[in-house]
Amino acid sequence: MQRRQFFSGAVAGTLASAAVARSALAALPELHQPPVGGSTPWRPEGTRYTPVLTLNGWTLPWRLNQGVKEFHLVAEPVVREIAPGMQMRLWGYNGQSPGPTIEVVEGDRVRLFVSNRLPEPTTVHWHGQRLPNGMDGVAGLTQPAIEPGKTWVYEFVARRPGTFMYHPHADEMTQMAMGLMGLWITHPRQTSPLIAKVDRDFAFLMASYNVEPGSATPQVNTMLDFNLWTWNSRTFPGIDSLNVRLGDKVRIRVGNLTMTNHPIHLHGHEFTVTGTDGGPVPPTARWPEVTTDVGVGQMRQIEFVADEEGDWALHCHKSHHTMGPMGHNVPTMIGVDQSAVLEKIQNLVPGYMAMGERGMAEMGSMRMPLPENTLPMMGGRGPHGSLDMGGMFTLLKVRRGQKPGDHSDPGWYQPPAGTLAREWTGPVPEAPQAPAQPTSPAAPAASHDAAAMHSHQHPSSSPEATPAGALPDSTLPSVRKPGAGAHQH
Ligand SMILES: [Cu+2]
Repeated sequence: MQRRQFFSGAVAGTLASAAVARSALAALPELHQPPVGGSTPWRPEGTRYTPVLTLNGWTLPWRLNQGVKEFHLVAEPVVREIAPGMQMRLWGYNGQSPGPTIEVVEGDRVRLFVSNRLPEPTTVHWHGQRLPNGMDGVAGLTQPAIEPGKTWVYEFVARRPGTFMYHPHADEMTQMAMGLMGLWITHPRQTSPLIAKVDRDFAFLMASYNVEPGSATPQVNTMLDFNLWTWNSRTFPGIDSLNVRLGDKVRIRVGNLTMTNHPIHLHGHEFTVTGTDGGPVPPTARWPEVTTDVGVGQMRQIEFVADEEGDWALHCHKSHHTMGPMGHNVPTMIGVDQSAVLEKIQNLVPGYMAMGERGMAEMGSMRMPLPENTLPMMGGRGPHGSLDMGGMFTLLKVRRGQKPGDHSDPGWYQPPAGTLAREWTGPVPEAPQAPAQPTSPAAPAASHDAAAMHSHQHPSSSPEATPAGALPDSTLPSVRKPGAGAHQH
């Protein structure tokens, strides 16, 4: 009853949807905004755990009120820089998408005030938590949705240590497509044989957006064909690197709120999956990996010792997910001679460039003019040139000289002499070729055009020169012997 009175006093019932007045929120915990100047872990006084570093994000400070940790989340429209050169209009919490990370200790009693400054009703679901059913945040099922302008409160004990997330459970498709989500970490109260002490603890949430080139608001009705693949609503080269000291025990917590799975791959080290949103994985059920798949709605917690110096790639292994915005219906032009049409098109469209004859990497090096507020497909630069990636890609930087607790970027790795791949200018040993495969007598009709094109492009390689059964032209091993199909039909 007391709490009820507290609320009716704290939040007037007739606030405009645009803004919840500050004076009306006087009894609520202070409204925290993202800190200026990058990501640093938040370590409240007396903490014994290693605080989490949320990549390109922050941890929400709490206020202690008679033993209860009180948080204030505000769901609202935000502008998020996805990477330098692109801003997006998203929905987030407390000024950012994703919202701030909630970081508590097992057994903590938490009280979460949620103010809705969105134009539509919302709720917050505390994904993975043990809590009273009525605190679960499913609109229509466990509570009415929080109307615009209203503040609601959730209260429960963080019973299980682990890696969790929070997200709306009202108009889910729209609100998550707009970036409304956040991380929740519950540290163990006591040392546990299942939960290692680590030197570095990183966390990020994966989200995907479909944004038309030149626009800033995601298409919320897209079901599968997204074009921006983000970690904490950032894409490479805009994602923080994970900067650690040689020998550090490292934990990375990954959550997936996209509509597809993401095989997360780390270079140079093996890791084990030590926990999911269901809790710690028993040691007997752990095995070494260099890639682990994070399914939709799942969280994975991976751990390893960073014992190899260098700049190691950490990325989703779906290669389309390490790309910036691209048209997915672009035909493959590898091996196609576009010179004949190029001149004609250039007469109509000055500056038109024929692309893709030699692959797509030239997209990364050419720096074509782009629509405003659009990222290149591959935007990165490394110490050795263009890094043909965007999207879900960043670096684990392992350095001998990195100070304990220092998360600053040490710059590019300087490899010791003799440890760098290099051009070979000496004599080259013969490269064995794949053994010849017998050619199928009934080739599929699809090879017709390819065979014809092949003979036109290389008129010097006459069909008769290739004896039956011998390896065809090694550049096009799958093309049927020219002559057999192209000229008979
Ligand atoms: Cu992926």
